[in-house]
Amino acid sequence: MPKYNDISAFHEKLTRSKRILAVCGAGLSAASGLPTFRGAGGLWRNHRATDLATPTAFVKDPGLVWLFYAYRRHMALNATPNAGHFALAALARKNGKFLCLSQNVDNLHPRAGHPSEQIKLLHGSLFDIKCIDLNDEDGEGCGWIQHDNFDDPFCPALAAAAEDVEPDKTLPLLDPDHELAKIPVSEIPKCPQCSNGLQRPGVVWFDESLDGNMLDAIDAWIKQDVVDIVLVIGTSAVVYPAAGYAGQARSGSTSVVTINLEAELPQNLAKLKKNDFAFAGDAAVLLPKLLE
Ligand code: BV8
Repeated sequence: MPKYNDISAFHEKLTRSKRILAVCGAGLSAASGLPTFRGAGGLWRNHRATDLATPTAFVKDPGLVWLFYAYRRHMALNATPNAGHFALAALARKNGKFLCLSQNVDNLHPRAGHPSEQIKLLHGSLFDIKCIDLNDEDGEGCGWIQHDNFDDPFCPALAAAAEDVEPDKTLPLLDPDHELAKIPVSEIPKCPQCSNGLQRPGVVWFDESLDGNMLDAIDAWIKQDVVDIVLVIGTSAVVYPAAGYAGQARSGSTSVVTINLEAELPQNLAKLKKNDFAFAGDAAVLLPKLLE
């Protein structure tokens, strides 16, 4: 059995492979300067990012959740795709049987030229805006959605999220000791279609369902034929359904290939199966080498 981190053995597998699935997470965008969720970057003003990514948090304080998302929109707009994004886009152009699933909402895959029919943005996009009805307990709005909204700041009330700051200073927005003025709901833009709901980030929050048609299309792709390689890139693999796809796609001949800073820690190596690979390091450095 080749060593789990033998790049030439992986290249040999890659040349013999047709159907490739990738599952990407925040670690892929780390090299582009965007914070991950569960590492050091996981805190925003002492709020856990995952606590703000819920409908409950939004209904409780739409202004606070919008500040968090407006800040991430600003960061993502000022970031650029890294060599990892470009390597995945190049693989898609070379191999029509490669499907990329990404949990990232930063729009860096499309900006790297990844063919749109070969990527599924599982958790939506920071740059989609949709309607939410605060009075409707499941928060479903009227169905209005706007794609490719790159307004920065998103609205005047969120100007604090669009400020740039000298490198050695902390943005007041990020300083937990800096009291944030509460943003009144009246200053959050209303839905232009129903004029009743509010505009919200078009991302999938916890306890919200992912797009059903997208999930069906992914299941159908996996069921279509054997998957030769599953690339699991820069993800802590704790969020479902994203975390379930590697197992769902695995068959006897499949190689699951983990690309993660922590991929070669003993507790992770212990999970490897016969044909698997594990490469510890920065996805932006490893992916061009692995996929060349
Ligand atoms: C749903 C919003 C139906 C957008 C996010 C089955 C079992 C258990 C629980 C569930 C289950 N099915 C459903 C659930 C509930 C829940 C869930 O999974 N809970 C878990 C956490 C317990 N799932 C849901 O609610 C999903 N909805 O299934 O609907 C339903 C509904 C109700 C109840 C049941 C079912 C909705 C999930 C979507 C949630 N929204 N974000 C946003 O704000 O971005 S998830 C959030 O976490 C982000 O999207 C993020 O992408 C995602 C995963 O995080 P990662 O990307 O993995 O990032 P993380 O920081 O964790 O890890 C980074 C990794 O990179 C680390 O491993 C690090 O080592 C590595 N790394 C760092 N730097 C680098 C690197 N690697 C390489 N190079 C580097 N440079």
